[in-house]
Amino acid sequence: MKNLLTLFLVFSTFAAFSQKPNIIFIFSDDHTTQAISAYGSKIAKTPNIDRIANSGAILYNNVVTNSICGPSRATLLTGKFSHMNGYKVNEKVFNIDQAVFPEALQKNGYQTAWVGKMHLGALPHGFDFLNVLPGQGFYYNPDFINKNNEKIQYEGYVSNLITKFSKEWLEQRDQSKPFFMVVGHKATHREWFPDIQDLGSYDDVNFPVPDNFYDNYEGRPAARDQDMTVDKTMVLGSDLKVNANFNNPTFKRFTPAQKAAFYEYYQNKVTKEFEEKHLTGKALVEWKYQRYMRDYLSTARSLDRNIGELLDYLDKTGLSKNTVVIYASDQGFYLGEHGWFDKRFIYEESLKTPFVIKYPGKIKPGTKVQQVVSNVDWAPTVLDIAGVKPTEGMQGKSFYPLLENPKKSWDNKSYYHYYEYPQPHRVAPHFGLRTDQYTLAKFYGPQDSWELYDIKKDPKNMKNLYGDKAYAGVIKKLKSELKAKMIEYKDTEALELFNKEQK
Ligand code: SGN
Ligand code: CA
Repeated sequence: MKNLLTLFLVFSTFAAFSQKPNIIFIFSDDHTTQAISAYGSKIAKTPNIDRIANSGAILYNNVVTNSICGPSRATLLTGKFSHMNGYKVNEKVFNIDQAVFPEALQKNGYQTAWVGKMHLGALPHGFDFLNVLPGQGFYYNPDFINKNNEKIQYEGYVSNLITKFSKEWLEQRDQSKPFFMVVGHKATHREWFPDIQDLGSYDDVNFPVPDNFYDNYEGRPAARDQDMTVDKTMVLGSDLKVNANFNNPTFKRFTPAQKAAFYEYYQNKVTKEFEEKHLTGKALVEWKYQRYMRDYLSTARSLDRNIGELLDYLDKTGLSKNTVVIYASDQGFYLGEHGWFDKRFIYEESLKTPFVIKYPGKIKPGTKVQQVVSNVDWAPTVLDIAGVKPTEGMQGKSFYPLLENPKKSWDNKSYYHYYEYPQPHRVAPHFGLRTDQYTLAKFYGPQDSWELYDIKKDPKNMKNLYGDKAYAGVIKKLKSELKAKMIEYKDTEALELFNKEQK
């Protein structure tokens, strides 16, 4: 009897250890590193994202390959660049006939789910469970689409609903199998609607205007030509809710109580203050900037609380022990740097995206990774964690070895190609290379210009060094590395443009 018991104990211990880890990928929208306290933000408080970072690894140079929503998600699913997975600009329909990594997880015994924002215009294969927002989705009382393509509207705030549905799926899953789940958040996307309990939560803070808020874009014609400034592009009525149209489609969805709370805050407080001040010029722009920051960070606060709720659930149920939790955003965002909001440019704030990960017993708490990796590496990394080989044609590479050993040497070169032009925000298409020291970019189409930045000396990308003779050698080397990447990744369209110019 005693022997039998020992055998049972040995077997069950072995079973627990041989069980593959569960993986939760919390994937937000437009939430940038400057707004995360773990990344050193002095203005934002994100205690729950910090909880993930502190119990595992934080990546300081996780860049994206095309800084915009749908394309970033298509890259996550395929482990391929936009020109290979076909999803180069938003509002396209993702080609569901191509391989996506959750399918490989399913084949290896995983149950898979995606809850929340997806933004691919089609429901990809590879998921046992889907409950996703159509397109951008709504912040309040949003519709969700399930696997049968049925659209159902739910009452509540979007981040709270996403957490609720995620927990409900975890409750009813087959407990004999490991799981992979994407928790896709709409926050912190424009037009930055916080949960009611967070309205005004940063009202006592006076945010310092970034030192390049009044950028004159000298030497950077593409940066000059954009349409994404707080000054000119940000809309008082919709973005900042000054005399908001409470009859528009967004507010039409509100319950009377939600509407009353928004009206009380935005009309009776914010609009009243605005009208009393009679602002013009610099004072007006800076007031807009303060309002932008307050709404963005309050929305991030609602998001962070929901991340905390999910982490608490994992702790309470004991799932934490064998669950990898990743927090990432689809790209970074400008919080007034260069005078902007939005993303798209290869410049640091929108090129980088947050990525923190905890894996109890495997990734040491406090791990800091400086190497350059990108979102094309996410799929192979997740597969690696699950012990599954990368699928055919994947272009990224697992950076899991860096998470266990952040001193490991690395390639540190990431290829970038942005396409969407002119709407919205008029950012000229460009391709380029980001290394651990430089960013080299070529703008084309409506623009025709090269840019070079020494990001170690100039992390804000203010001084274009391309015309500087002292950098001729650096440029030559970077161009040949860029060309090598275009060949390796088969970006023939960019390569053609590049070759034509070099003749
Ligand atoms: C909407 C926003 C844009 C934003 C795109 C893409 N305008 O069009 O500001 O750049 O989405 O964002 S809004 O007035 O409708 O908010 S993305 O995150 O989906 O790529
Ligand atoms: Ca986005």
